[in-house]
Amino acid sequence: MLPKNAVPRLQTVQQHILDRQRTQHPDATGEFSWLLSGITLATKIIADHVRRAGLIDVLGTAGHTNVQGEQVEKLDIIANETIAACLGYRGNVGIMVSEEDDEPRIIKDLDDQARYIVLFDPLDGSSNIDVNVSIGTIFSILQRREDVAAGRVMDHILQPGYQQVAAGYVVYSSSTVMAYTTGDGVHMFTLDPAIGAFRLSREGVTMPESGRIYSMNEAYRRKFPDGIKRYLDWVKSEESGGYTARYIGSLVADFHRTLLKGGVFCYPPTVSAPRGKLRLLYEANPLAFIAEQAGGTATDGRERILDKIPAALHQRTPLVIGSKSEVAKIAEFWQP
Ligand code: P6P
Repeated sequence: MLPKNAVPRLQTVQQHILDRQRTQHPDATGEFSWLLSGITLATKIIADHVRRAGLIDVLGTAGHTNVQGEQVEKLDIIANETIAACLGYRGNVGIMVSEEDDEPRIIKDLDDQARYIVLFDPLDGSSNIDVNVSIGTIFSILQRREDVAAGRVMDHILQPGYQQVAAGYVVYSSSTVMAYTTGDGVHMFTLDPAIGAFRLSREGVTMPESGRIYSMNEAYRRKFPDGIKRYLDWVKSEESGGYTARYIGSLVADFHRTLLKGGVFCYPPTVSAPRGKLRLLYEANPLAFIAEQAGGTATDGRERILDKIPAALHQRTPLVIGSKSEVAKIAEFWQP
C-alpha cells in the first residue's frame, strides 16, 4: 500500500470541469471540457515556444502589421495558428475570432453540435517577448444565439460580455498559470512540466476588496482625461494613505497581479485613443468575467464592461478593473 502522500493530488483542468459539471450541471455533456482541452493543449504548445524563445527562431517581428496596426511578432503568428489548429478539430467550435485575424474564422456552420464561439488574444503583450517579460493568452467563450439564423455570423459574435459561458487566461511567466471561470468561481492551474499537465493550484480565487497598487501607464498623463489626472494626483498624495505603482505593460500579467494582490488596473481613453486601446471582445470581456467572479469589478469608466453591447469585432474600450473599492475610488474622480 502506497503512503497517503506518495501520489500527489492531481486534478487537471479537464477533470476539474467534469467534476464541477457533475455536481453543478448534471445534464452537461462534457463537450465543454473537450473544448477547453483544445485550449489547454494549444497553450502548452505556446508555453513550449515561449520557454525556448531565443533558442529557436521565434523572436522578432514577422515583418507586417495586424488589423490593429500593430507590429506582428513571429510568436503572435505561432500562437494564433496553434490555437486555430487545436480548436479547429474539436467539432463543437463553429466560429473563432482572434486579435490577429481581420475577420472571423468560420470552422463550421453553427448548429447543435458546433455551438461554441471562441474569441481570443493569442499572445497578449507580445512586444515584451524579446525582453523575457511575462506575456499571456486570453480567451472568451460564447454560445451561438438560439434566436438568430446560423449564417448571421456577426450577430452570434457581437454579444455582450454577460453572455459568456466561460473565460480565462494563461500567463507565461516564471511558471505557466491558467485561470478560468465558467460562472462558478475562478480556479487556477499551474503547468507541471514534469507531466505536461495543468494541475489545480488555487480553487475559488477571490480578489481582495482593496489593494494599495495602482497600474496605469503614466507616460500618457498629459493625454488622459482631467479626472484621471486628478486621481493620479490623489493616489500619490499623503491623503491617499500611500499606494505603490506597478505597470508591466502586459495586460495579462498586470491583471493576474491585481486578481491575486488587489488594487486597480486602468487603461483610460487618451486624446490619441479616445475609445481606449484594449479590445472589448477578447481582452476586457474575459478579464471582466473573471474579475467579477472573483469579487472584483470592471467598468469602462461609465458602465459595467459585461453590459456593453459590442458594435464591431475589434472594438476598443477604456478599462478600469480590479478591487471594488479601488475601481470606485477612480470613479470618484472620473465620470466620463
Ligand atoms: P501601452 C500590449 O501591447 C497591450 O495590448 C496590453 O498587453 C498592455 O496592457 C497594453 O497594450 C500596454 O499598452 O500603451 O501602455 O504600452
